[in-house]
Amino acid sequence: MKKTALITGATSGIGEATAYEFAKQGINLVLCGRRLQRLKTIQKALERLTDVHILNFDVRDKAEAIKAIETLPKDFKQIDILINNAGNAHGLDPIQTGSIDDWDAMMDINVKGLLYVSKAVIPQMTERKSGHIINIGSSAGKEVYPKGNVYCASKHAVLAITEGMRIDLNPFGIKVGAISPGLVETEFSKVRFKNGKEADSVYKGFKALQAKDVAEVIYFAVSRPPHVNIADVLMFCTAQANSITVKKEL
Ligand code: NDP
Ligand code: 8X3
Repeated sequence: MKKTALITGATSGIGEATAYEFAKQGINLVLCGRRLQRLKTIQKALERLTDVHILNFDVRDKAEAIKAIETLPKDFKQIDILINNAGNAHGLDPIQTGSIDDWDAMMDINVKGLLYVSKAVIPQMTERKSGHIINIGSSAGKEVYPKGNVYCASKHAVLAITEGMRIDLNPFGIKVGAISPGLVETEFSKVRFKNGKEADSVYKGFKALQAKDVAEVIYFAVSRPPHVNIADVLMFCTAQANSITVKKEL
């Protein structure tokens, strides 16, 4: 039987690429994001490959998130795979001058939003005693880099939550894992720098990971046999060795 995956943050970058990868493999899709027009465009493009339903909500709004998922139409109600991907960095500032609004956005979206969506999906997985949750972490969840403070904290939290989920959901046979990329060339830096000119140089002088590279690893994880759970993947582009070591040819 065809599986259904719910992907948050499907309107761009890693989430959008994962939607394309899953559609190619015939996985039914529930695609989530705030930008409705983009959701509609992606739905139209993928409907020739698979069944697609869109959910337009902000993961910060717990009532909206839970209602959207609880009122899914019958054909999309069973979520076999949850990809908790929605998130961004907001700002790159030392802790002493960082913006509280940026901190709120990162903790509310990257951490609390992931929890709200998970809260809406997990009960049906425990009931069925099956399911697969993949949380998109980051190399920033494994090490802290200068000015990364709160973004790194949010991604450390994502990895801690992933481990906690894996332990608590173990009796139910639910797979839980994290995929943690380094630099991926998406809209991420445009969001981090609020479309400022700093965003233009982030991926210059080296070949960063592309969203599709990450999507392929996510599909690898969800396509393992029932007894195999990919618990944690740290992936970099070849030019990157860790958060601050990147070989650039400028
Ligand atoms: P993008 O900016 O391209 O995509 C972010 C996605 O998250 C968009 O689809 C956006 O949709 C969604 N999103 C953001 N805020 C909200 C919100 N409040 N409610 C609902 N959806 C939201 O970046 P990436 O694809 O790179 O990022 C995806 C994930 O990968 C993030 O968790 C990020 O931290 C992580 N990551 C990124 C890396 C990188 O270098 N790019 C490296 C490691 C991890 P919309 O605006 O339509 O709501
Ligand atoms: C995104 C990668 O290095 O910008 O999580 O934090 S980094």
